[in-house]
Amino acid sequence: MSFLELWQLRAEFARRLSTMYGDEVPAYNTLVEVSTEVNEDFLKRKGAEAERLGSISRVTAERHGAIRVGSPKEMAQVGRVFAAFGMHPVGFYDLRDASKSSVPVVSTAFRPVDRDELAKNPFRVFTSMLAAEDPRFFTKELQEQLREFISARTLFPEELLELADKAAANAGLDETDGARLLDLATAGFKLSDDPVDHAWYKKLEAVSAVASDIGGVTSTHINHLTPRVLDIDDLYARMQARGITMIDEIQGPPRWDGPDILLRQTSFRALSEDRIFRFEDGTVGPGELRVRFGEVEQRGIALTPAGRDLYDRMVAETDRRLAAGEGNGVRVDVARQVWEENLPRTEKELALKKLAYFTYVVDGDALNSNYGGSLQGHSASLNVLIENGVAVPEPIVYEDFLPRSAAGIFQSNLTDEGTRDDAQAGTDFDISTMAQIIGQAVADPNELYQRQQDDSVRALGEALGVDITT
Ligand code: OOG
Ligand code: NI
Repeated sequence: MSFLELWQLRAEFARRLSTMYGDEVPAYNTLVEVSTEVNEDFLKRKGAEAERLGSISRVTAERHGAIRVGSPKEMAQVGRVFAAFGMHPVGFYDLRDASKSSVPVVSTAFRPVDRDELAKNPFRVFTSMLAAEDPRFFTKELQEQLREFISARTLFPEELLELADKAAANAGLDETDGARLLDLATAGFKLSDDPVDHAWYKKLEAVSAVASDIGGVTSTHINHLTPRVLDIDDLYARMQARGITMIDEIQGPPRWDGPDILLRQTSFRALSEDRIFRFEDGTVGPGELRVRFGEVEQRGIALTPAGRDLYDRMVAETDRRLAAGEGNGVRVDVARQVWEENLPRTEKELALKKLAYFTYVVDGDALNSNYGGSLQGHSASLNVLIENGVAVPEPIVYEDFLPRSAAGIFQSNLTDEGTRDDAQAGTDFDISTMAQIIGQAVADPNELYQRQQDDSVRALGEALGVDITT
């Protein structure tokens, strides 16, 4: 009997969720179809350069999911399930203040952390936990009712959690156990047909549509599943041409002539879905909910903390100019102007200024012409080697999320702003509270990128037989 490694389980898990979500939300299949066309055409247009930020086979299979849970206990359980697929918590996002609408959640992303694991299958899931005890959103009475409702439900059966632990402990499972794990894990994220308690759902929805989606139903489900494209502007135009209304803008960095950084995302609005309700008079019957939508993304280069500071300043400058009525009022046009004024236009300059993360390869011709073929006995600085072309930077792709875009994505799909009482003090959460809740360390994304870059610089030094200073 063959043994399934974590990455094989992860790849199959992503495929199964994709099939299930496509059955639940058929517009998702259209999005995947158009994404595939966009990527194929981009490859035809650009040739080998098209794969600079990821091989076409990786990008075609690449998805991120979004799910939402209701309590620390559920968060810990979902962490055990994802560990069975080699997906670990990375990064902390506090969306409670990132948006003017009511988004009472704190989040992390479960994903593979090693470069070769990402290359085998990069599936990641943005996972949000309801901050059910935050008094800015929930009264004492509602906190109590939420606690009761959520603690009475079971998202994941014990058999799933035990199989998941076994997979994580043994770095995989045999075929029989693997098949059972995949069945149970996929079912854990299926939209339930249990009747939704109408009064309870509406009560929570008045506070926040995110709260009702999480705490108003008896199970969790995929909120969206996002394919990756190599040209998001092309995707946006093609979806519009098919008559699918997209949100007004692409979130994150603008399109411009220089290197793509971080993450650009866009989505189409949540669609009405039929659900069964139990109404106030005791009758059970059909109704509609509008919470799930389709999202697509384009990924760029990961920024160092200095690069991220620059990014945040550019976003703030874009906001300032828009508020001052400068430009034509179109955010992406104003942002493009700000980018052109502030961001280096080449990857080489980004590397020299230490604004983004790269791995390095040797250019043999440059080595011959600059050093007669050998650097041995010298010491060299990385910047000199980048400058004279001996060390060629290759971008490290951003594998994480952006809080402002995430809040924007949540918000663009809410019909109502909900309520938040800012006079109250919020409950404290940070990356270490999140680690305690999940019961696993939560990695700092920058440390992961930095380690990749350091490993590559060390290997470069070994290949050249020198000590490289940075
Ligand atoms: C998660 C929103 C965040 C993204 O791509 O930034 C997200 C959610 O709606 O649950 O998925
Ligand atoms: Ni998303």
